[in-house]
Amino acid sequence: MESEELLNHIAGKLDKAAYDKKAIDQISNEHAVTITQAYQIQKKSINQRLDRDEKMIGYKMGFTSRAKMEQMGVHDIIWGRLTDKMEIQNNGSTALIDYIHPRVEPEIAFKIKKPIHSIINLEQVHEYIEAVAPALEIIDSRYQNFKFSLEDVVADNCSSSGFVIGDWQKADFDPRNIVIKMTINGTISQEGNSNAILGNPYESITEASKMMQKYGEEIPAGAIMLAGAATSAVFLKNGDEISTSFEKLGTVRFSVK
Ligand code: OOG
Ligand code: MG
Repeated sequence: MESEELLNHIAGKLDKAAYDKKAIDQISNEHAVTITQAYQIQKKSINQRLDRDEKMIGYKMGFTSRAKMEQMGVHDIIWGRLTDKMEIQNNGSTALIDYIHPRVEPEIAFKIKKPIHSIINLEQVHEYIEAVAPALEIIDSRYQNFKFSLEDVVADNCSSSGFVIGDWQKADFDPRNIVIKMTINGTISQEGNSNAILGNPYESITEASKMMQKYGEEIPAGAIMLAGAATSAVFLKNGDEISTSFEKLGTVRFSVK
């Protein structure tokens, strides 16, 4: 297969796996794709959702904490795309049947104030942030057994499948040193601190600015950015009630039916 044709073929397979909720073999078992090609596959695959009338509403960063890198065995920062259909309302619910093998993890969400189209540094980040909110991400690798290489996970939109955003707050405070407690059915399941995200969650935005520049993407005003989980992710079960409190930011919740 010609390379462009191959990328389209893989993008179609990943989109179908997500649509049908059926895991597929890791693409790296069959094809050697580069990281640049993996981002091209990601874009092509998400474009198929946009063709079905989903709207792009933001981006997610991944592997910005040691806890996540170690849990999944991938040690490079990655980014993926968020569409409107992936959003679950705060205090709402989601159905297990809509996933393959979903996991949940705590996230911090930022709303972008003005377009990011060049590399920005830590001192500049606050100028680009309109609001901040507590959040949760549902990740659901389209690969069997949630096993993947760096290129596999990037092509698969970094496992992103759903997200919940709590109440937006003015971003006029220091995002460091926020204690995070994720409770499942009343029992604390994961505890972490926002410092686990690159030492400062704002660094997730500086990293995003570098990566978007590299891959020719611009982050528009109004985009939602997930900074990456501060703790390991946890498998969801039917009937789970997930509640996560973030010091200074508040609580975000959803349930699984
Ligand atoms: C990949 C996604 C990583 C994060 O917050 O670090 C991620 C995965 O763990 O399957 O979303
Ligand atoms: Mg995440």
